[in-house]
Amino acid sequence: MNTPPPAIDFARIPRERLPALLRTMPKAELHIHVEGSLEPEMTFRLAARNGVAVPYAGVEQLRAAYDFADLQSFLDLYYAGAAVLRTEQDFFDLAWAYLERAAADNVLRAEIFFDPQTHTARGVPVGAVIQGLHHACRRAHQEWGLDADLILCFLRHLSEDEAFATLEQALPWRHHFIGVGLDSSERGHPPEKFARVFARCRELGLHVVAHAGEEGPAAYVRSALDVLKAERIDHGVRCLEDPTLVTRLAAERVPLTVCPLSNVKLRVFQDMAAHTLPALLQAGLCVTVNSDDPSYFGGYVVDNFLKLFEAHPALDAAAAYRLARNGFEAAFADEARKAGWIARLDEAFAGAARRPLTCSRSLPRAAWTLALNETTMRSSSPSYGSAWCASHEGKTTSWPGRGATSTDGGCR
Ligand code: ES4
Ligand code: ZN
Repeated sequence: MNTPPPAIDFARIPRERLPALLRTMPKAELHIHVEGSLEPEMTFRLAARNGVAVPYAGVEQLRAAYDFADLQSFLDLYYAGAAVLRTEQDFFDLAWAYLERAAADNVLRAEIFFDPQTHTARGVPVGAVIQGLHHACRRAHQEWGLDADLILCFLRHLSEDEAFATLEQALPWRHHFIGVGLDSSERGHPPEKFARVFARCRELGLHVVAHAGEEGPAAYVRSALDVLKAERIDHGVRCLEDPTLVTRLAAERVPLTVCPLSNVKLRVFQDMAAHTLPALLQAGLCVTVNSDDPSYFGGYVVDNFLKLFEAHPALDAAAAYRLARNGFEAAFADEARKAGWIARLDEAFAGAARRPLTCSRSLPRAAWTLALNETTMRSSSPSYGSAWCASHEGKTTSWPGRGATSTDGGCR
């Protein structure tokens, strides 16, 4: 996908309009662990349904425990939380809830990680996991045209033999996942540990991605590329410690699926202002923005864009376009589908650039605050929004459950 970006005059889109544009622009989400989208409310609902005990008094107490020192302290809670997932219906409900949030964020393409070993270890059949998730993906496509596929992840703290056994168990549902990934505790578990199982996956025609350079060193990014032949690197932020690697990632246009809120919550960076995503973009890398484990890290993909752009005043409309476009370019989809998504992205930005430079009804100073405080646009029956400024465009804002005076940070 080498088509140059169209001649959109990004300078005509002032920063105060960005929150609304970030919300409504078409997006791909390529790094989301479905188990990490388990919201506390659903944890308790499924626990009651399945007779599983939760060692917290309620939703608030559970949420209060989401204070992590590092990746491992998060993973401990994440694996414990997954214990409420037992039946195919549970996996459907989990994925459906995520897809509703994604649709409300105008995600057109989602590539969703799942961790079968977390569930098979508790006696849940892998077929129940995959079928439940798959049916939710299929329904999201039927109902909203949201294109969603699954990526099976191996847990890197377990052995390669266990990964092979998991692959074997999952193969009857081979047509329900498009690729494999590698996640969980990174330090001490280099990509090389999984060389043979990834080779087998490639022979099976599966796409291959791997978490690397999140907490682990830049050398793990290198071996994910060289040994596993990863087509994308999940996180990869530590590549900046190795300038030769950065040059290679740029030259080979290897996508990095970066997750800003995750990196701050797990203390890879001390705060959002210290996040190196702008430097990665500046280095010419194919950077994408994703949510990782949205329930645990404080937000879905739009929240990641908003908090990132709020903390980095140098990020402008051109950067927003580039990040969204990278997501579509990095997706595992044929060129025709990618071109369709990118055309919709171009339309959103061209429309924004055609509007007057100043808007008497805009609330520039309040825009970021309003956008960041806005958490009510999620709905149980989302439809796609396209108009960031419905009143000026003569379009109907299609965010469900919101009246004409929406708090989209733009014109009203
Ligand atoms: C994960 Cl943030 C993160 N890193 C590695 N593995 C994971 N699994 C779920 N979230
Ligand atoms: Zn991840």
